[in-house]
Amino acid sequence: MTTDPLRIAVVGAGIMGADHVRRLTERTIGAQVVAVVEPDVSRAAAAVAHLPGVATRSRIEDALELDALDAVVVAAPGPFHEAVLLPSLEAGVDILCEKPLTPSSESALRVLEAEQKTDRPRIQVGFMRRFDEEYMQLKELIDSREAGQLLALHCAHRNPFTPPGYTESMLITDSVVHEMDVVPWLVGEPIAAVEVRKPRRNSLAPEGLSEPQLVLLETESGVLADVEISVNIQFGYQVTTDAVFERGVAEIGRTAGISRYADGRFTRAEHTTYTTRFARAYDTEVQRWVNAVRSGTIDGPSAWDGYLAASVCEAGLVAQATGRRVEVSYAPRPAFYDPTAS
Ligand code: ISE
Repeated sequence: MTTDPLRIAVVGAGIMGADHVRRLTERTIGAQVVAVVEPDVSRAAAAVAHLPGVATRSRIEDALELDALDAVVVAAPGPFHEAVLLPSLEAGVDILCEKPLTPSSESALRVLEAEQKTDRPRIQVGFMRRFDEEYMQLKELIDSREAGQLLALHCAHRNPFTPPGYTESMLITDSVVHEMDVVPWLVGEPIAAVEVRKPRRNSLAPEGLSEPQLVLLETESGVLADVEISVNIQFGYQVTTDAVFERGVAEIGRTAGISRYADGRFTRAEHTTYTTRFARAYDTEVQRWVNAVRSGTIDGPSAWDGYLAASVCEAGLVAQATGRRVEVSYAPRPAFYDPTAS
């Protein structure tokens, strides 16, 4: 492992980008933010306000030209990812790309093709749930078969409200994309089919947004995961999973904070946003990625996993539009992404 800190450009200074800048500068060992790439000048300035010496640029190409970068953290919105990933791959830097890798399987395949021209997998996708302590415990329980075979999962994915511009397709591509990655990871096999049903509409959702929705993910051997996605549920941010086994059930995600007894009531605090709910998972993910890159590898979901999730999203969008059960199809996995390949 090199002893020099990893010199990183963070692309995007919105909620996630600014959060990663803070994480990398305050809590990550062996990392140094050298540039923030953000077309919105005031956002860029706010992200580097207390970081003297950190350059700001509006385009990735300008940051790559600094010739002082080892890695890039991509936290711009998904539709902009491909335009950042392709020149970064060409420049030979390592990349941690926030989910989704790209919004479509077609663009994900273009990214895979570009990555395969490099010497080794250079992209890790920011599916942070795989680094959450309880998700890791649940995976261990599933793999151990201690409770018998896993039969089904009940997943709830709840956001208090939607940001401006959030559309119905984003229920799939921006939100349920997390389950589209974490369910196959937990179960240990790909998703074979998707179905979407729409219950009574929440009248508190912005006009034109029909939610909540129920997304049914079916894995290859028939494990069913039902996902309730609610994005204007008002009370807070909550992600839970109940796993049904042959011998019992397991629950994760009841991560509430302080309990209080007051005024004849018992109350328990709940998160209001993903940056706190998954703060430790993000910290672990980023630290492990930095360590891995300094040793010349990645340590988490690859661009291939990003492509798989993009393919499931695509089937999910058809299921959402038609109400039909839609089978997912995948391209064959290139040997480059073989887990045993060095
Ligand atoms: C957001 O982009 C995230 O990634 C959150 O984890 C998810 O819960 C939310 O629905 C998305 O909009």
